[in-house]
Amino acid sequence: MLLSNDVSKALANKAPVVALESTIISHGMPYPQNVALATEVEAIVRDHGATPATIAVLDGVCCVGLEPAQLERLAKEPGVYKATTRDLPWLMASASTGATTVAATMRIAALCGIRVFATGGVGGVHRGAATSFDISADLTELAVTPVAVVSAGIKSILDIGLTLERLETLGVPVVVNGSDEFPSFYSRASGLPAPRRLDGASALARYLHATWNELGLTTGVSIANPIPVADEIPAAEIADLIEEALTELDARGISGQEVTPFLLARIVERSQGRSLTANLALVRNNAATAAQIAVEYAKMQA
Ligand code: PSU
Ligand code: MN
Repeated sequence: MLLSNDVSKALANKAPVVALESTIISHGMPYPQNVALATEVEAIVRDHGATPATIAVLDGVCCVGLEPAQLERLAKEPGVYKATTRDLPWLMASASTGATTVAATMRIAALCGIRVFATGGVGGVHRGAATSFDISADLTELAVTPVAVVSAGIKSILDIGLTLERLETLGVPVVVNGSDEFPSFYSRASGLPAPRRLDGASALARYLHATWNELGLTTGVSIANPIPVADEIPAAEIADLIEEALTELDARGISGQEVTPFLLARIVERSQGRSLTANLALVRNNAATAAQIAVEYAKMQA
C-alpha cells in the first residue's frame, strides 16, 4: 500500500479524508472529460476542507492519493483492468494496473482508516438478475466494510427496487440526503421511497457516528445524494435510452464485468453527451457533500 504524502499526513492528524474511485475514470466516462473530472473533484474536496484520496492499483501497488500523471494514465491507457475486491490479489501478484470499483475502493479505503467515499453511482442488482445472477460485488462489500459511500443513487440500468431489497437483507444502512424519494442517478425520482431520510452533512455525520462508534456495526453505509434540480434529466427522457442500451446488450450477448461499462458508454453516446453533463454535475455535488460529511464526522471523533 502506498499513501501519498497529503493523505498520510491527513490520516496521521485525524483530519478529514475523502476516498475517490478510479473505475469511473477508466471505465465510466470518455477521455478527456474523465481526467478533467477526476482533477476537479479533488479540488472540490479540498475546497470543502478535506483531503482527496483517489484510489487505484498501479503496477501491482495499491495507491491511495494519486499524482496528476497517474490520473492521466488511468484516464487514457487502454489496458487498465476494472477491479472489484476479488481482483485485487491478482493485480498485486501480477504487478498489473487496475481501476478500482466502489467495492475495491471501499476495501482499500477501510484498510487506511478512511471512512467517507464519494462517487457517481454504485452497482446493484441488474435487471434480469433472476436468471443472470448479475448482482454487483459493490453490495457484498457494503455488507462487510465500514465506509460510507456518497452516490447519486443508482441508474435505472439496474433494478432499483431489488437493489434496495438486497441492501436491506444485507443490513446496510441506506439514507437519502434531503429527499423523501430514492434517487435514480440522472433523476431525483425513481418511484421508490427513501428507506430513511436525513438533511445535511451534520445529521449524516451523526448517523455514521451512531452506526460505527456507538452501535459498533461493521457494515458500510449508503448515502444517496440526489442530483441537483438544475442538472436533472427527467426519468422518462432517459428511460428510452436505457431500454435501447439494454436491448443492444442482450443482442450482443455481453455479460460479466463488461455489462456496466458497456451500458454507461452507450447511454453517453445515445444522449449526445447530455447524460455526461448530468453525470459530471452529480459527481461534483457528491464530492462536496462527502467532504462536508467527512469534516463533521472528524469533529465527532475528536
Ligand atoms: N455506475 C455508474 N457509474 C460507474 C459505475 C457504476 O453510474 O462508473 C462503476 C463503479 O465503479 C461501480 C462499478 O463500482 O461500475 C460497478 O460495476 P459492476 O456492475 O460490474 O459491479
Ligand atoms: Mn456484474
